[in-house]
Amino acid sequence: MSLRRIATTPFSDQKPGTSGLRKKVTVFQQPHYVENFVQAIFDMLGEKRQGATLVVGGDGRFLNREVVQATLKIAAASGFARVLVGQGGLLSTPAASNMIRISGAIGGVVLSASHNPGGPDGDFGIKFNAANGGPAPEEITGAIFRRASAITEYAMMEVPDLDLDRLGEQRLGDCVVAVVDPVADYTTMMRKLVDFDAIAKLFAGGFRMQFDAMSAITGPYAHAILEGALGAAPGTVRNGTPLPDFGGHHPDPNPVHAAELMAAMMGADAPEFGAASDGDGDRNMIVAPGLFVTPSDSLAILAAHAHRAPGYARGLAGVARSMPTSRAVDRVAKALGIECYETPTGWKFFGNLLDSGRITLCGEESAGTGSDHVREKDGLWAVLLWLNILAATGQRADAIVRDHWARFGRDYYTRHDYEEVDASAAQGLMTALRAKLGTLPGQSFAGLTVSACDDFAYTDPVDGSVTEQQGVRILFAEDARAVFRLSGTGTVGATLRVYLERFEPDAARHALDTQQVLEPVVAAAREIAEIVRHTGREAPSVVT
Ligand code: VG1
Ligand code: CO
Repeated sequence: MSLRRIATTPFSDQKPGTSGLRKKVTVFQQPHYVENFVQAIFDMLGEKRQGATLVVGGDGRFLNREVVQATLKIAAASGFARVLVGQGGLLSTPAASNMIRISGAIGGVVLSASHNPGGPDGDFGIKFNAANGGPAPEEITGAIFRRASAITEYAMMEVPDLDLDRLGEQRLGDCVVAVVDPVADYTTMMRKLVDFDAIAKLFAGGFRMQFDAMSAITGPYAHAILEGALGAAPGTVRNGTPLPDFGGHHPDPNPVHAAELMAAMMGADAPEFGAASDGDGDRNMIVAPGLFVTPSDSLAILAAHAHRAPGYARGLAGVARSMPTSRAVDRVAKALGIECYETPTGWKFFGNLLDSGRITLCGEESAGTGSDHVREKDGLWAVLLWLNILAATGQRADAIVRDHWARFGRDYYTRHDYEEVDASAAQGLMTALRAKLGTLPGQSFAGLTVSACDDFAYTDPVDGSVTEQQGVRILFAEDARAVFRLSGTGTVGATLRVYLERFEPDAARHALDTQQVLEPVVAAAREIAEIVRHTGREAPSVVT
């Protein structure tokens, strides 16, 4: 077995975005592309990697196995003493986060493009998570990018591929590679957080649910936990086998891409509860019978009821939401007398708040909810916490949502995405919008009056770091808000995200159609940002 040094030249585009380096599969298939980036991650760690433990795993999408193999061989050549890899090269993102934390690893290489489509024409991604189990903060991703932009050589052990399907230890030179069960530790952790007995009793009493794993990574976890440990009826988990191309679907749990589940939940014989997760298992969608629960509402509801689960019985230290997430959770925090933090989009910004014990729960409008149990959002965990709440209250899921609105008011919410817009046109829109911010307050659009607006900047309360230009916020006097930002996870052109919301305190007006309620906010947003003029698009490509 020998170590081979391979000369290489840098690629100029290895800059991680909202959540790691995400590109088309074909980009990662270029010779040296994967190796350069992985070596850049390890170089960034410097001498600390000598003798350290590393976690490796991914969501099973096309190219997963090949990149796992390359990562193991580079890791062995880079001086790691031990590498934990999920069987089959699989690990959901929250399970990877947990494994990093409980194994004392220096970090992990997580392979995923999350909710983006997979397959040879789809997307792939590589992300580095730090020792706290969370996505590397900006200073680390910046250092990886700088290293990748100057790399001239990488080193690999020259060995045949490892057997990723056989549990147990294999040697790669001085490095021990342990192939581990990707589900077991995760299940153990869930047992500590939620009341498995109470949920099992619920299922034993005939409670029906549907969980759509979208042919992605949560299938094995959901089979083991929902149908196995909790005794849900066989068939509760649909699309439960991970496929390299997710069966040709978009593994994004929202009403558009989880259409079958939505149809089942809106039907006359709907089960009591519906849920779905995404490509890498960190997102969740919650559907009550006849009622889609927006992720922003779900976060607020979980915050209001979390104390019913054993892991949160002591109450919450504080909560946080990403800036574009609705203000529903702020109202719960106020009632609980705890702090609510507003962070830029992306889970990495919750890391310091969680590590310092300032918050217990956090979430994003993009179907992400999590707690201090790991440092990623966690799709199946959110589903289990919901089930715990249903078991503890004995209430129907839709009743819980309606009671919540009656108590706190309802934040009508929608997101309009304009995908694959010409990148410079999208930049032009944002630049023009920023330039006119000073003139907007006091002006009226579609019957709404701008009361304040800004370009969101965040000062991390723990380390004082400042992150600017995180999205334009327009507040209206009518208790409505529009937010504009460009996606940092897309791989083709640019995606403009427009987040729209309006608060309604009057319980008599809580059963209205969301798009109808938000029509004036949508119209004002279009006018203010001149969306049609800049993008040439008359309508968004996805409305969630
Ligand atoms: C999107 C979401 C963001 C989420 C990120 C990663 O980012 O808006 O809330 O944290 O995806 O989620 P963007 O920059 O495209 O808006 V996942 O499930 O990819 O790990
Ligand atoms: Co994801």
